[in-house]
Formats: sequence, structure tokens, C-alpha cells
Amino acid sequence: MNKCIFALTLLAVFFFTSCENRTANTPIYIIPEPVDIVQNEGVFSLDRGSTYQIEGVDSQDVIIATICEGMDKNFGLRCAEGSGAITFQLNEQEDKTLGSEGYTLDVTSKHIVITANTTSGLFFGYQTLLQLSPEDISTKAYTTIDIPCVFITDYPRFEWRGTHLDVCRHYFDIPFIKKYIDILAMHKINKFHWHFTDDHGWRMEVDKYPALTEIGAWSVDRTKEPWGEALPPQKGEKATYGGYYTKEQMKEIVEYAKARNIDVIPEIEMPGHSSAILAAYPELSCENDEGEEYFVQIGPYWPPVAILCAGQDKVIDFMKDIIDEVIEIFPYEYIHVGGDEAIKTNWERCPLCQKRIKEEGLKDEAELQSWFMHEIEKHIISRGKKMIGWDEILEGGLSPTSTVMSWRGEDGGIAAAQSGNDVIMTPNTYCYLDYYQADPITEPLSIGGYIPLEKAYQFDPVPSLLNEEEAKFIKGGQCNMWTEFINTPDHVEYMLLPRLSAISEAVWSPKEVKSWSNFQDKIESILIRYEALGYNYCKGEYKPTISSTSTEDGKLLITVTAEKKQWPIHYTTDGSTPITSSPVYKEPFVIDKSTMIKAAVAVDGKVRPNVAAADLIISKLTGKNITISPTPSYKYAAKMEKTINDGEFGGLSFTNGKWIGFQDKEITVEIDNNGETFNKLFINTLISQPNWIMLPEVVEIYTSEYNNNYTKVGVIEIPAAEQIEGEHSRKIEYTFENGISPKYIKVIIKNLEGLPQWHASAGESPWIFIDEIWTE
Ligand code: TNX
Repeated sequence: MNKCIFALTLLAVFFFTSCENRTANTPIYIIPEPVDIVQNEGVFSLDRGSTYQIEGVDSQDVIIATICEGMDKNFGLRCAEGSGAITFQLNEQEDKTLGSEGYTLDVTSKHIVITANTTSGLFFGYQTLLQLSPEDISTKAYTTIDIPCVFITDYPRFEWRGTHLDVCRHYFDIPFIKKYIDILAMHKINKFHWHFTDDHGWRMEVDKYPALTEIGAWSVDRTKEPWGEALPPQKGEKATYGGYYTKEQMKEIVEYAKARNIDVIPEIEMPGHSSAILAAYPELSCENDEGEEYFVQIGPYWPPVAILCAGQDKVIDFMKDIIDEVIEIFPYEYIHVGGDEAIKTNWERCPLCQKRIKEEGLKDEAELQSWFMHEIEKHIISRGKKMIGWDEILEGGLSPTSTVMSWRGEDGGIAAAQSGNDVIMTPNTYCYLDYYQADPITEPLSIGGYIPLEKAYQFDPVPSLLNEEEAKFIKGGQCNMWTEFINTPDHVEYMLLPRLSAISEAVWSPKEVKSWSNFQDKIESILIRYEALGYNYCKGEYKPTISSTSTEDGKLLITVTAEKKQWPIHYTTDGSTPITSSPVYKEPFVIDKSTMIKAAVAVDGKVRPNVAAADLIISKLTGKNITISPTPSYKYAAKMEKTINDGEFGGLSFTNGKWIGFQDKEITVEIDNNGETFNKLFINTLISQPNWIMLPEVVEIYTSEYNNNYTKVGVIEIPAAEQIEGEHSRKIEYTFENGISPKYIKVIIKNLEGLPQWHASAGESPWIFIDEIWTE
């Protein structure tokens, strides 16, 4: 026993006497990157047990209470009157540059002063102060820490910096919701979007409609099976899996979030994704829905046909009643009403919905959805609140007052901003944190997609197509955490971190100070912080990226990069798998013949199994001048015309930035062949029919000696595409038996008139994707 006490005392002495030496050269790693940092000579030595003061602030303020709690827990400092080590000070006169969330943080060898116009600003200054402190400040009681002398001026780029959580596909309890909010606060996120209702569960207590939680919150337990294989609930099976939040608990979260400068946005999804509501109140479904019995779903449920009937007034009243109870709990001005993926087959055959369409003079079911949303919006506005919906609310006509959350890429956000509606950008191309963040071979099973840290880092809430005026409607950005494949808090944290840190820079930092290279330097530091705080996180995408560009003399310049700069990259050029003795990549290198390059990083001396492979082609077209018209879609522009002869194949993902895509009738590619002889011409294309990416109808090849007066030398008629699932690349080729040596080549690729009859979107304009053209 005595020995034990002695050991503990020793341990305590060690902890409490440790100190951290930081010098003027200590690198400063702050995420999100502040607007401006001036680093000066020297440090401020902060002693445990010293005091700080808060000036000009109501001591009852909830944000200040959180700061005080953190000052005690992290630094062992007490708040006191007088002249302590640190001063938090509210500006007497507003500093216009800082706005409502900005701050300045002044560290000199004599003092630390944080100033702001608001307590929110002081809170963010405090968050930054933590990041100037040792990474394990949250767990280690230092007696003294040295904080580098800096002057930081900082304020956010966007007013909406959101993170969402789907608690319907799986329920997450209140302690975890608080932990989630702590993580958001650390990243200077200020909106928590709480997705309360979906096919897989209703999570919010509603006094007037108790069955919503008695029935709607519970599904059958299939946690032992992977989500994708779980059978739908069967009649008679016990619903034991799920949970819900009481009103008291939700209020507790609102308060907790408020004390961390976070507003909570409840989402009450309608009219689709409503299995859970209909399981509780089947009378809200359409007539003629073929006697469908509704269950709180589990596992894949697609297409999600459960939809609230838009033909019955009682349905609208029901949703309005719920909105009224939502407003009692959530003080923030916005209510999210979903609106996404509302499958309207039931509406098409429901006499009441059809009657509504007639009576209201609506064109179709899309307009019926708009009518539904407008009814709800009128109610929300009458209660002094504002409505947000997913970008599908644009489809049947958008009310001028609603805010659009753009998730299906950027298109919805662009259209909404152009029509003068407020927009929050949350494109699934950058912001979907349920997608893979690293090579699936070593990652936990996910819903699909691929958004590694670097891709998330590239997120810019303002789409490049918007002009300055339109861009003003972009209120900010948000990342979303859908949880079909994520059923534990640990796994949520893993998917969130560190990508949230990348998104936080997109929504907080000015574009001019963002730098992927600088972020790569900082990332290890924040991972150590996560570790100390007990947050689970992804250690990284080990698979490197290989890219190539053609040189004027017909070769390829190869660049290989890894997510972390400190990982050595081993590579091979003979098709073999890299091992520890394979050469280490130092700098870009040139290849002059077709080569298979494989690369892998080594971590702690061991080569990872995540091998990147690039089958690079060099032909007589490599490095030749190429022009394309029209220009590729801004969404699939890759390296524009340089994509065509960079030697790289695009693989099977049309969103990976290696394909150029067109939705035009005809694409013309002109190549300065410079008289080189060839027998074969190849064009590599992609097929992804569900995504409207089809083979062309015909490809014509022309040649010329003077870049005009072209002669048609070949035609490739492409047989109508059979129906194929999944993604496939397809090589289109033409043979010139006797070889040709033209000065100029022109390839005209003609698109189908429309998507074929069998396609779900028959008649719409198909896409053509090309990644490479080469000769042999
Ligand atoms: C689309 S984003 C959905 C969700 C899914 C998510 C999976 C949106 C408005 N709808 O219902 O959970 O994809 O990534």
C-alpha cells in the first residue's frame, strides 16, 4: 500500500514538474489556419496555478463558463480579478474587421491578451490558445508551458460552418452527442445539423404524437450483419433496436451546444424517407399504396418509396404540429425539412394526391412536392423561422425565401444562388464523410465513394461558376455524416477525423492562406491532440498518388505524392510490388516508354499493402499539341486537353479527376501529329449507365496536311450499348492497314441523341467520358 502511494507520488511529481520548452522557432500549427499570424521572438511562460481575468463580460454567460472550465482543466488556471497571466477582453468599441466571431490573440513575453467583440470570438481565441500549447495539454498537468510569442488576427470566411449527424440509421446517445459537439467546437464549427427522422427511425419525442417514439424509434436488431446484407424487417419480428431523445435531453444538447458557440439545426425530413412515421401512423400514407405495411427500416431500403400523402390536409396539419413542438425546443432560426429523395410512385397512383394536383393547378408530382414544402414553409415563417431543404426542393419550383442545402454535387447550389436563394454547400463530392477516406482494402466497410483528406481539403464552398454577386448567396459549407454503415460512436469519430479539420479550413480560413502543403505539415500535430483527447481518428491514406504529364519531347514526367510528407515512398517500374529495398522516390522523374509504375509508402520501416499502380502509355501522340471543342464540363475537366495524352488511364471512377466529360452532341479533338506514322488509333472511354455515361454513337477520323481541308479516313460505328451494370472502360479502336502519316488528325466523337428507351431517364442527354487517345 505504502509502496503504491510512493509510486503515485513520484508519478505526480513527474507530471506536475514537467514543463514544455517552446522557442521562437517552434512551428505554429493551428487548424483552421488563421487569417493572419505574426510570430515574434520569445515565449510567454505560463505557470500552472496562476490566474487570468475576464473583462467586460457578464459572468453568467454560458460561453464564458465553458472557457473557464477549459482554462482550469487544461492549464490549471484560476479566474480572478486583477492582473493575471491572461486577459480575455470584450472590445468596448466594436472592431469591424473581427465581426461577430473573430478575435485577436496577442502573446508577448509579458502577457497573453485575447480580444473580441463577442464571447463567441473569445471562445475561438481560447481554442487557438489551446493549439499554441503542447499537444497533450488536455491530459498532462504541466507546471509551466512556453507559448510562442505571436499576434494573431482571425475571423471566419463563412457564417455557416456546419457538421451534420444522422442519428436515424443508427441511434447515438446523449453523452456521444456532447462529445461530437466538443469535437466540432475544437474545429471552430458553429452549426450542428441533427438529422432526426428517416426511414430507419424517428428520434424526437413529440407530446402530441407519442407513437412516433413508441413505435417509430425502434427497429429489429440486425447489428450482427453488415448493413448491406441486412434483411428488411419481417412481420412479427420484435423491434428492439434504436432509441430516441426526450425533450429534456434535446434541450440539454441545445444548451451544451450554445455554450460552445454552436447552433443546433433540427431536421424533420418530409415528405419522403418516412417509413418510421408511417409505421407509427399508417393513416398518413397514400390511398392505393397497395396495402403496403410500413416498418421502421433496417438495412438497405431502396428505392425509399414510403412517402407522406400530399392529398390529405391532416398530413400537413400533422407536420405543422410537429414543427410547433420542434420550435419549442430549438431556438435557432432555421428548421431543416429534408425534401430529398422523395420517390413519388405512390403519389402517381393516389387519387387524393392526383386530386390535389388538379385543384391546385399543378403540373406534376414534382410541383406537388413543391406545393407540400411551401405549405410547411408558410407555417415555419408564420412562427418567425426560416426553412432549409435539400436541393431536391428546387425541382418543382423554389420559394424565394427558402435556403437550399446543395448535396448532389454543386449544381443545386449554383441554380439556387443564381435565383437569389441562400445556399449552404455540402456537395457529396467533397463533404460526405461516410465515404471512404482511404484505400478500401484496409478500411472499415463504408457506403462507397472516395474522399481522402486531400480531396476534402480541396472543398471550396463557393462554386467557381458563380460570379461575385451570386457568390454572396453562399452562406457557407457543411460536412455530412450519414450512418448507414456506421453504428458505433468510435466509428463516427473515425470517419469524422481528421477530415473535419480539412473541412474546417474550407469554411473558416481565407482562400489565400489555405495550403495543402502547409496542412500536411500541421496534420500530425492535430492527430496527437485527438489521441490525447481520446478521439478515434483515421491514421491516413497510405496509398500514394501517381500522376503524369506529357513533356514536349514525347515523354512523361511522373510525380508521386503521399498524404504525409514524412512517409518514404518506394516504387517500381517493372510491375513488381514495391518492397523495402525498392528505390525511394525523391523527385519527379521522366519515363520514355510505356511503363507500369507501382508505389507504396513505408510506415515505421514497413511497406504498406496499399499499392498505387499506374499503367502509363507512351505513344507517338504523347506531348503533341491537342485542342478540344467544346471544352469539357467544368465538373469533369481533369487536366482539360492535357488529359488526352498524359499517358494515364482514368480507372473506373468518373469523379476521380482523371476523366474529361461532355454532355454535348459532338466533341472534336484535333491533334498535331506532325507526320508520325501509325497503324492504329485508340480512344479510351467510360461506361456508367446509371450515371448517364454512355458510349458514343459514332467516331469519325479525319486527316489533313494543312490543318484545314480534312479528309475522312475512318468511321467507327458503335453498336447500341447493351444494358450493363457498374462502371467499365471501353477502348474504341481503328486500324489503318497500310499505316498513315498525317500532319494533323481530327477525331469527331458523336453522342447518342438521347438515353435509350430502356434507361430510367430515357431521352435525356447522355454523357461521354474520355481519358486517353493514343496510336500504335
Ligand atoms: C444521400 S444526402 C442521402 C442520405 C443517405 C446518403 C448516403 C441526402 C439528402 N440523402 O439519405 O444517407 O446519401 O451517403
